[in-house]
Amino acid sequence: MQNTNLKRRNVLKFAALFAAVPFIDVLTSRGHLLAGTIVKFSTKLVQNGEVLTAAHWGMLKLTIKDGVLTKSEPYQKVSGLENSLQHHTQDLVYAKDRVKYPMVRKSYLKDPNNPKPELRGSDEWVRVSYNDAIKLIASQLKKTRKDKGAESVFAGSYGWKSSGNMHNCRILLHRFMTATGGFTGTVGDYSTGASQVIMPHVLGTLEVYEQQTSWPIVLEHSKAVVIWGANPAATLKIAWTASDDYGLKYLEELKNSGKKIICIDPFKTETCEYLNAQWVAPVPNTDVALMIGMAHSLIEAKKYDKEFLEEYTEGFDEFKDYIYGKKDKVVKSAAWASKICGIDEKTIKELAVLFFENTTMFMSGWGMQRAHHGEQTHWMLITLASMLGQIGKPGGGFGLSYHYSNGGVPTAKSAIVGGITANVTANENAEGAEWLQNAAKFSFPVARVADALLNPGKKIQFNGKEITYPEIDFIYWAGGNPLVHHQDTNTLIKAWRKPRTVVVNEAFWTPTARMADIVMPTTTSYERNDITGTGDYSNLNIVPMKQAVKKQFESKDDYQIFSDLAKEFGVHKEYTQNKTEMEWIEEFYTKAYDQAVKMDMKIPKFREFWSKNEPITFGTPYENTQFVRYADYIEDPILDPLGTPSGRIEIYSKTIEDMNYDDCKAHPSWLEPAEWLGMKKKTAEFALITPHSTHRLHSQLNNTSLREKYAVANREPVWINTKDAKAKGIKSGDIVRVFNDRGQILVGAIVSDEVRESVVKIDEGAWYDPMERGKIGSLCLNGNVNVLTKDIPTSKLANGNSSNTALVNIEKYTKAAPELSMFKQP
Ligand SMILES: Nc1nc2c(c(=O)[nH]1)N[C@H]1C(S)=C(S)[C@@H](COP(=O)(O)OP(=O)(O)OC[C@H]3O[C@@H](n4cnc5c(=O)[nH]c(N)nc54)[C@H](O)[C@@H]3O)O[C@H]1N2
Ligand SMILES: Nc1nc2c(c(=O)[nH]1)N[C@H]1C(S)=C(S)[C@@H](COP(=O)(O)OP(=O)(O)OC[C@H]3O[C@@H](n4cnc5c(=O)[nH]c(N)nc54)[C@H](O)[C@@H]3O)O[C@H]1N2
Ligand SMILES: [Mo]
Repeated sequence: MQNTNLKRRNVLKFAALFAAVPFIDVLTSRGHLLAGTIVKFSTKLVQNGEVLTAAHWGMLKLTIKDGVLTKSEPYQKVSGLENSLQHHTQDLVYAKDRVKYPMVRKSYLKDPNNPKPELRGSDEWVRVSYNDAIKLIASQLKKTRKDKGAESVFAGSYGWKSSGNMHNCRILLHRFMTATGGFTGTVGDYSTGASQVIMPHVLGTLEVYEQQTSWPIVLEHSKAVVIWGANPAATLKIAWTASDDYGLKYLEELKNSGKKIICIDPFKTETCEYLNAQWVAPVPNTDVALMIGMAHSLIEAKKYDKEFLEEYTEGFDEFKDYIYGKKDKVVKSAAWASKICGIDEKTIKELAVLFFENTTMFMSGWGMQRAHHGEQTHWMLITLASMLGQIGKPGGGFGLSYHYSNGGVPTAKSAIVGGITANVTANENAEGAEWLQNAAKFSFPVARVADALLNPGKKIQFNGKEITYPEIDFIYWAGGNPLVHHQDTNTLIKAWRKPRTVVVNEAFWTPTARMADIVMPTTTSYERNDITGTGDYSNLNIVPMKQAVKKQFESKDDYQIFSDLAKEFGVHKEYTQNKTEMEWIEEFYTKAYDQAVKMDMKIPKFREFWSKNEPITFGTPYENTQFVRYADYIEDPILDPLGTPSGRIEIYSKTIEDMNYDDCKAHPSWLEPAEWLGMKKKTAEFALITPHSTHRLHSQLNNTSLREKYAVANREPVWINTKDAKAKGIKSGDIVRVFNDRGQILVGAIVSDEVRESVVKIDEGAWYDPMERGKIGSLCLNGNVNVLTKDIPTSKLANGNSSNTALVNIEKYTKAAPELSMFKQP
């Protein structure tokens, strides 16, 4: 039903678009005149009217009055679910904390050779001219490369950015570094650090960034849907490119489908509430035990699919021996699991049987793999799904990306726009060509950044290889907010003060910008032209992102900054290929245009597309609405084997066994986390979970009026269970100090039964705001949860971050709480 609807709607849109668009040939970018009319082409700013753009949170319609951005609305409304992020563009553009001018830290400006890094975060700022800033960065970068080698320049620069295939700040930084002599980068990400390394061993693919069995199939065939450690009502508001909005639409259809829905999460999420689901709340970090208990129950009840396990998986017998404690003499039954995860035995058994007897889709998020031994969670989930025997069948199995970037929204028949790349040929002026090899040698897992800064020369294990940390002396960051996103902020600050130079390109005075030596003011994406696709898996639209307002203050595009820096290195031509912003955008569009022509689809030529202020929406072929993940493999495991050594789902991995790691065994195992509620000598009283906020994208938008929707006592909220709050004398609205031996933060209390007892929830992404500027251990006034999290790798296998593994204490804060110093000029 839904699928045909969706299809028809898109087809209609598609048809309507072309009915309205007469085909005209226009000037190409090279000024080569083709036949036909010349379409007027203008990049002049709209003074009064509406401008179409896109952000991670969807296509946006911006209202401009007398050159001022006054309103931001969703371009389309496809579901009843509200996307709170879509209304605050004007707050970003006109934020009080915009970086207005190039700024240099006083001691650094005085003597870059003796820059007093210990003053990073507390020193005064000095305004300099743009040209002086460019010259300073260039000369210091040259010096570092000359004295310490290319590997001492760290430009991993992990993080988000803004939508747009042209002004992609991190890629632009890498392009610059590549063109001028090299840098040390990183591997992996914070999102799926553990899963993306273990999944290839188990399934032969990354799995976490792959198209899912389509939503229409789920709606038609699944009997039960388990939302396991995910909060799609919040996380589907965004996409890496730009949201196509249909993820939320399908969530709405799931709600209306009347299916059995179960949410397994220590927090009763907004998704759980919205879907009216059964809430099952395990102790944080114990899902693997819970799943093993279910596995045991299934074997005992003889309700598991032996044929499936034999035909499609490898090593179930070894895993079964582990369940029955052949070596450790511990039978891992539901009773055993119950003691660890806090779910009663009966529920464990009942759920297991329910999953077996009904076509069940496990939709898992990523929060539970962002934990110590996080590799085990999805490995065990897939083992459990294998026992149910429903993988590759309509409506059954598992999906690790339904909650992200519109996963499961059927893939359209679309043409894909190109984008800027880091691949640029360095000319003879560039220093060193062997750096590429070196850089590859020195790249380290992204979440090890503080460890790497603190311990140059240290060797670590990573997925069967050894990595040696380089000695980092220069950091360049463009896009990303490490002083908020990285675990254990106080240790990071120590690490951050090791290099001689830190440069940050930012639009706002974020905690990271405040910890730099040189801050370059950048435009927001609403102050430049760009282009993007939407829906990372659906590829539903191509959107012109038109500049809405003039560049604020002295802000520059990252492209401009890196082009000007490239000039200092004599590689301006290589960097820019002598192309303007609009010429690049036209080139990226033309890639899509050429594909469209090859596929016999007609889309307008560039100038026409650009002048129309409308997205191109592609149609979705019926067969894509019927996509079932792993159907090919299940149909013919010989002809369509998986990319694992055995060609099958590896419940037991010889490859991992050969690595001989104590923290990641050859099959999924329950391994005690370093800090958790069940540990013998607890280091603190409460387990801390740190999910993603429904009203931000990480730290983005924390500096907008959206904050009024969620802040409590003008700080980030903490959810505390009613009983726990009572015991501590805390009421809703109180200011609470949350602390452990790593740090302390102030937050505002929400007392509620939506969080499991002995667990507190604080969303990641609140800007770090130390009461005493630059002081390690200072109280964070705004509630950046990473002040409290633990900076340990998930295991030697993946070295992912463990941001959901931490214990904390709480107390009512009775002193006068100081005002924030963030969200304004420093
Ligand atoms: N405790 C805990 N910590 C976590 C997580 C967790 O679950 N718990 N999640 C982790 C995850 S999954 C992630 S992905 C990270 C996210 O961490 P980040 O990606 O660092 O978070 P953002 O706040 O999105 O940072 C993006 C920054 O880029 C800037 N920016 C935007 N556009 C531009 C541009 O055009 N040019 C420049 N120069 N800058 C721009 C924004 O202003 C913003 O400061 O956090 C991780 N940290
Ligand atoms: N609105 C919004 N959307 C976003 C983002 C954002 O910042 N804001 N960030 C985007 C990015 S970069 C990413 S990587 C994804 C993140 O997507 P996810 O990683 O899936 O999101 P989280 O909120 O970190 O975690 C999902 C759920 O896991 C639960 N959880 C935590 N620990 C455990 C546990 O031990 N067991 C169980 N069963 N559940 C647990 C949390 O309570 C939470 O409800 O979201 C993306 N979408
Ligand atoms: Mo992420």
